[in-house]
Amino acid sequence: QAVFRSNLSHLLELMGSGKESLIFMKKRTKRLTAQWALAAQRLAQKLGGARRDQKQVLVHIGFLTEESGDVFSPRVLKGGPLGEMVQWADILAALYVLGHGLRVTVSLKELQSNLGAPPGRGSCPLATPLPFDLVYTDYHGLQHMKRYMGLSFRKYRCRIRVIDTFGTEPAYNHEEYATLHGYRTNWGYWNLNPKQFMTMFPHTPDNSFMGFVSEELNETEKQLIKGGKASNMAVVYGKEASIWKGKEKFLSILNKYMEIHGTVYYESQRPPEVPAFVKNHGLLPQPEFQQLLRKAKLFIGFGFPYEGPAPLEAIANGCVFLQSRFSPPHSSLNHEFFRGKPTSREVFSQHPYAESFIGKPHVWTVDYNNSEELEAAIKTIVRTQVDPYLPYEYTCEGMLERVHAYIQHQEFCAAPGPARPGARAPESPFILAPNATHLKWARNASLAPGAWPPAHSLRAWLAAAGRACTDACLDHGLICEPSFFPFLNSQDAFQTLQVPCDGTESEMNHLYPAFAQPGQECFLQKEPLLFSCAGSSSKYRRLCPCRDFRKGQVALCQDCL
Ligand code: U2F
Repeated sequence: QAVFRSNLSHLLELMGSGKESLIFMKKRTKRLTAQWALAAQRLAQKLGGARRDQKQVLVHIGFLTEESGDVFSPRVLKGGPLGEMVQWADILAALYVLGHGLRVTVSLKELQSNLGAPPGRGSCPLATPLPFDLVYTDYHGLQHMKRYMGLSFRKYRCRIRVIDTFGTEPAYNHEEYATLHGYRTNWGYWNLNPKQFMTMFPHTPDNSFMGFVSEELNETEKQLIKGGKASNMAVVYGKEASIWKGKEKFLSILNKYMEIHGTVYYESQRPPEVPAFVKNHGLLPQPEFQQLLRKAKLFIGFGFPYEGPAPLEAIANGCVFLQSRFSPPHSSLNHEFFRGKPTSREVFSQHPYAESFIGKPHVWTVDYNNSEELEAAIKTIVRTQVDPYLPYEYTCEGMLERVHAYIQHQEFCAAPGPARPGARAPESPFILAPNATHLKWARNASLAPGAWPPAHSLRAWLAAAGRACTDACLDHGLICEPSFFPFLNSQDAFQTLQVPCDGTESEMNHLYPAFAQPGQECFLQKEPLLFSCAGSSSKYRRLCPCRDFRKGQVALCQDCL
């Protein structure tokens, strides 16, 4: 039985010491202790004493190991990325506060000693049982584990969770398919269940959304902050000078209305990219950065970094976030930063989560090449007052709730469930909506006992041609749920939808199940690992499994707790 913890001092010991990255993470954890403790209390109340199993958990942070180059630690104080450190600190805190047994490793030596006997002469890797129920790691760590676990890696890989900032789509994860169809990258092809990859934002529901937290304000703090805002103060997002290049015109417009601040790292001299009229504070320690955001009215994205934590922190501290629309969208097909990442997701602005999950009045996404649109936006923002806002899923309680649900319910080691592709769907499982494009799982969860999310939250839709399931579900205020695909992967499902299939084929294709209009042909999915919410083609109308979700917690369905 797991018991909530509110004292994090033992966790700070477990995190080790020495590296700047670890120092940054520990400071963060220490600072957030009171928020975690309060969140634990609230979640405990919400769960009403329900039994929670205690798991033995190994956290192996691969990118911080010397063996993988550890390029991040030396840049912590020099404007390098901190988003990953923010997330790992919060994952550790969540696991610890939930009461699980925890080990943390940031070197191969530590990893090896925690995994038991290494493979090699005189040892039998198959016989070495893995002493952990769950292992949280990253792509670097996966390589390390494969190397040290030898043959037992295959057996135990279902216990691994991969923290993967930008996500891995199923087409890139399936080795054979990726190789045959041009989805091969430096990272993918591990043949894991795509839900084992856990992302920083809810990018594609094919992966699990792990997230991180931002500090939450109480009502008194919110009022204080609202009263203390300097109405003409803007802070530019980004710690590196390079992001200011080519922004002269933008800055001269902004400078007419606001006092511009930056937190750009510099060594001895002011970076030449940052104009003299900007007040540059240099890279600030995290608490001081928060204080700056509390005074500012506007936080401005210059297009990079993509999808980081800072805009959420700014919005949580009562700033408006202004960012540019990307047209055409950035992706691994056209942008250096995303090239080689195992996803084809198109990014329509610097922070798509802020744009679509938060939006106005907190987030303004405008075309920066259109000076009039930009100037009008700035003028309106200066005049409007916004309240601090933090989506529930980015509060400590929201993160604890989500990680708790994953740990108690996600199961990737069991044999595949009853509804394998090609299996006949149970009789009359659907209710048809009048327009025959929407079907609903009508029976109770006993059809798939123990399934999580419970099968009764399934709502199926036949998407328009060219539409991905991710978007088709969102169009209906729902979220795509890949674990429901097997329920739809049958001739019966098409029949119930009154789709006029002239023929039915079963093939490996990440867009299936789908209906191809030209030949009136229906296609079923042959390979369960390829069920994918992401992906579209104008040739197909995809059959999409959607589900509801809890307000402010998109990872969990209404009955998922
Ligand atoms: C993202 O990484 P970044 O580190 O560039 O993300 P940011 O949004 O800038 O924020 C990371 C943290 O840096 C803190 C701030 C955030 O929590 O409080 N900070 C600070 O301590 N001092 C300052 O002066 C300014 C900010 C993303 F998270 C990564 O996953 C990506 O790899 C990277 C590139 O897209 O962007």
